[in-house]
Order: sequence, then C-alpha cells, then structure tokens
Amino acid sequence: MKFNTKTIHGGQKPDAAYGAIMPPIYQTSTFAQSTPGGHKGYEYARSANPTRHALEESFASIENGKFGLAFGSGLAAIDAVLKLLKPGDEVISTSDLYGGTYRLFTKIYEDFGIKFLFVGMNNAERIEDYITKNTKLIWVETPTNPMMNIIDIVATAAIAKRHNVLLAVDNTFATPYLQQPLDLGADIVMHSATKYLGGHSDLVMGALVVKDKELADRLYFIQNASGAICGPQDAFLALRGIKTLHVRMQRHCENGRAVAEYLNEHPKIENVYWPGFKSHPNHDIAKTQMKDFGGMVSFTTKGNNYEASIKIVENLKIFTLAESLGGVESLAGHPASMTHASIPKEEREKTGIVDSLIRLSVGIEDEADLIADLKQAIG
Ligand code: P1T
Repeated sequence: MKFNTKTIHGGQKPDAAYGAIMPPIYQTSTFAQSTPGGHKGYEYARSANPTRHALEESFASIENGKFGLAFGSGLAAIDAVLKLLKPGDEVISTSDLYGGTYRLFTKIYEDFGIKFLFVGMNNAERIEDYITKNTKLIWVETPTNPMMNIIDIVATAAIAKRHNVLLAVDNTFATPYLQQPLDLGADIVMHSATKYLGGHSDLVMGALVVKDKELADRLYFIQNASGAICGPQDAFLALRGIKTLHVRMQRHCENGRAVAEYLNEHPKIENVYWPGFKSHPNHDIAKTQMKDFGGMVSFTTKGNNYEASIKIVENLKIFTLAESLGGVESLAGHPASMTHASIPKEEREKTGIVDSLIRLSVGIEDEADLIADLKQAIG
C-alpha cells in the first residue's frame, strides 16, 4: 500500500459489530467478562481500547512500523521513552529542540540520575565523539523546533547501531508524509500528534512507533504501567485527521515555500530559516531524507529588533499568535517567550533562538492571503 492510501486505510477495517466505516468511539472504562479472563480482547481501557487500538494501527502503518502507541500528549510519549532508561544512563540530544522536551530532560530526568548532553548535530559524525559506555539513547528532532536544522538520520542511525544505542526521532515537524525515520534506520519515531497528524488544533496527543517487538513490548508495558494514554474521543479525531494528512501536507509545503521566499526577499527581515533554501547548511540532506520541506518557517527582523518582531506578531490578522503548530490554520509564535521560554536565555541564544525570532506554522489557507497578511504586518 502506498502512503496516501495508508493514511485512509492503513491498519483499518470496518467495525466488526455493524460494519461502521469509521471506528466507533468506545467511550467506556471497562469491558464485560463472562468468566475471569473471558473477554473479547479488551478488559480495561487503560490497557487497551478499540478506538485507540485502531489509531495505534494507523500510526504504525503510516510510519512503516509494526507497533504504534498513542499517549495523552507528545510529552507523555517522550516520557515513556525516557522510562526505558536507568540512573547513570546518558542521552545525547540535539541542542536545538522543543522547549518542553528540554524541560522534561533537564528538570525531571536529570534528578533521576540520567545525564543529557545537548549537541549541535549539523555534522552528524560529531555525535560519535560524545558516546560513552553509558550512552543508551540518541534523541533527534529533524527539522528542529524552531531553528529548522536538519539532522542526517541515516548517518546518525549508523553511529547508533555501531554503539548499540537506541535512536529516537521526533518526527513532529516533518510527518511521515515527508520523512519516515524507521526506514532510515531509527529505532523509535515519536510525534506530538497534537500537530500535523491531528491537523485541526482540536486535540493534544502523542505517538510512538517502532518495528522491534521486544522494544514495543517494553514501551507497551510502560504505557500501561504509567497510564498516560489518550481517550477514545481524541483517538477518533486523530484518526479522522490522519485521513487527510497527505493533502494537507502538500498544501502546507506549497504555502511554506511561498512564505519563506517572500520573507527572504523582504528588506526588513534578516534571517529566514527554512530547509528548502539552497543556502540552508543541510539542504542536501533535507533533499535526500525529505520529500519536500514542510510548512514551518522561522525568521528574525533586521538588527535582531525585538520591538519590531513583537509589532509583527501583534499586527498579524490571518496568522494567529498562539503556541502550537501543524493545524490547518496559520499560527505565529515568539519562541523566546512562548514555546522555548523554559530554556535559559544563554542556552537559547547559542542555538539561534534570539529575542527577535518569530516562528510561523504556515496553514493551508490561500497563499495570497497569507502573503498579504505578512506584508501588512511587517509594514
Ligand atoms: O505538546 P505536546 O503534544 O505534549 O508535544 C510536545 C512536543 C514534542 N515535540 C515537538 C517537536 C513539539 O513541537 C512539541 C510541542 N510543541 C509545541 C507546543 C510548540 O508550539 O512548539
């Protein structure tokens, strides 16, 4: 089955009871048993729920994995991966990543004795310099949030394999429409399904997908034991969202390109971060591992002018100033004060998250309206 077909049919079959084409929302906490252990595959909804199961099969299918797991948020999914580790273990992570992930690593798991190294991964070969006998996990976001750095998944996977270390890729920005990390050698693919997979800014959810049965069993054990599952209503909404992922992503990419090119020519704009530019440091890798360049674009104003940037986000009318990304509607964010405020200023600025940085999640509205909105807002 090819990707566009998988978004609609992958892992899905009509409901056994009445043939409903969409999985019913099984809004129940428990399932009747005829005798202890005598049930139809479901006993308690934390452990498994048919609506969530249908979604987990869809996640596995679109990421070319074998096993999918759905969580109550992206961070809950990351939390489950970190629970594979033990005190004394080390994690090598990208230095530029979602602020909430950084906060989970440094404010929760460091206290449990896990060590995190934040490393610029533009040259993947450098990752090897940081591997020790305690390294158990490499955590990669590509494209990174919000600087749009691209990390070579194939090269990173080769290093991980050589040292028997797990490689997890946060595929939230790219989605499996653009990039399928498991096919490139990653062990775990993670999503904030809140974003493009859901696609309509109406749910908060996380996903993990793996190929290996033993790893899936360990993650399933953690999911059930820790309990950070999503509810059946949200599972239904995510399933509905995924059915149009390919058409939405195609338009996100077209509009993202138009916005990036417009900003790049604008005299009041300094830097534009988008992997589709030939001048992007890892444009060639992006071209190899991604089908297109996505709908996320970040930029700074001339002279790193904080006040000018704040005016722009206040002036925007079609782009809404809000956290999050990946919905059909265009959003603008100010990472330094919003999504990445939990990263100390010195750390943030080392990776380029300066005070004038604006991040756009370019939606699927008419391109001309989006450009006109930016034009009036920038002035
Ligand atoms: O918000 P949640 O569903 O828990 O997902 C966390 C997360 C993980 N990984 C990436 C790359 C993310 O972007 C996020 C959430 N990000 C935002 C809310 C944001 O506006 O960047």
